Amino acid sequence: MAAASIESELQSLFMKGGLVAVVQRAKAVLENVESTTLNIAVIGESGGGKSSFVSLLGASGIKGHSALTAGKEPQMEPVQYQFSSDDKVSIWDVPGTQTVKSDADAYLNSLTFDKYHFFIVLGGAEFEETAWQLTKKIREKKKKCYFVRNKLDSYLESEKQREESQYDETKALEHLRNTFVERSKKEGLEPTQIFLISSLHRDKFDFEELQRTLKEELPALKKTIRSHVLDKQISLLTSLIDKKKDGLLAETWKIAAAAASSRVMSIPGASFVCDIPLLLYNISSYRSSFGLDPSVLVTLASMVGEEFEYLKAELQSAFSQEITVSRISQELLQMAGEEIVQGTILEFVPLIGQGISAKRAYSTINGFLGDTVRKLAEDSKRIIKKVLMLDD
Ligand SMILES: Nc1nc2c(ncn2[C@@H]2O[C@H](COP(=O)(O)OP(=O)(O)O)[C@@H](O)[C@H]2O)c(=O)[nH]1
Ligand SMILES: [Mg+2]
Repeated sequence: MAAASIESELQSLFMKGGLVAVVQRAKAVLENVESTTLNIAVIGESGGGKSSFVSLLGASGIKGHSALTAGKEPQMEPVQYQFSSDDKVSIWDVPGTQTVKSDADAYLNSLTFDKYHFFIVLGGAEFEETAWQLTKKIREKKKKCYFVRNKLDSYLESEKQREESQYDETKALEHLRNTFVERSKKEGLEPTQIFLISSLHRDKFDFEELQRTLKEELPALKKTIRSHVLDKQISLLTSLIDKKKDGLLAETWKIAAAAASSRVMSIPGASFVCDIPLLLYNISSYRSSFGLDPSVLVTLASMVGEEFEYLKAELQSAFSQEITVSRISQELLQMAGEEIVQGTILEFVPLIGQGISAKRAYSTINGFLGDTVRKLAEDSKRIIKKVLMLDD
């Protein structure tokens, strides 16, 4: 679903069912992650050996189709294979590109990048530079990948011809590996894993180690997916709260003006009077808007099998738990005190008498309401995180 439509769907869910409804939705999304397929893309330049590699993996672990696309370029669409040790893992033979040398970004953008959770960047000798560029770009995009240098057989063959009687396979391999480790350090790509393979030889070089490593890392990769989904859900709900907050902040001045002008109660110690019941009414409504009413918190806690107490530490606003006239007076007094300290003498002088009191009342109340809205919004965000992060 497009980002905009998810946001509007969430907005209306929030309007109808409040915080409970949107948190419930986020929890359902997280529960679905368990059944999400992990998508691994094999990418690189055409001819590097992607299809051969996928086929080699297939022979030892992929069910379904065989990799019929080896040697057949241009391949137009990604082809999906299943990893036999885990049917929730797919390996994708992704079409290669001829142009990636000039633009690794364009190639990655042409893929549905977000769909893939993990990348195997593959290149033979002639495409090695491309593989490095892609590895860099993927790491910049904060995804994990392996760097796989394919066609080791032909590399060693050419070394053999070059070095003739001096040739030593072990040394040649060690040299190549060191070169790659150095390169990866220089590019700041550590800890990217580097594997040297030949798609023609399953039992040679690093192919078996690659397979083993991949299997071992699958659980961690799945965990990463879950934490990405969690981050995404938290950020969706956080921005929902921020929108609510902005809407309320844009209106505080009206309430401040009304409260300052009706002047029904004086606050002991403050030099102004204001309509505290009006403030009490509005703060209660702010608290409800942010889903912080006790009944809502009880429901949210019970969604994760906990009591209300479990969420209490997240409530840091003065009004999350108690909205009373005396509490409001206290907070206002504190605000007014700060205002006087911060206010300049120049501002004071022309506003003698009534003027001082009215202006100060308005700006103090407005500042106070803004502060209250911001703090309640933060409490709401902390509650959301606490409830969603429970089993993380
Ligand atoms: N010598 C050698 N040739 C390979 C190796 N892997 C693939 N090839 C060959 O390279 C060509 C391109 O391979 P292919 O798998 O189609 O690459 P793709 O375009 O990346 O999918 C084919 O002719 C393969 O037989 C390898 O490890 N060694
Ligand atoms: Mg191919």
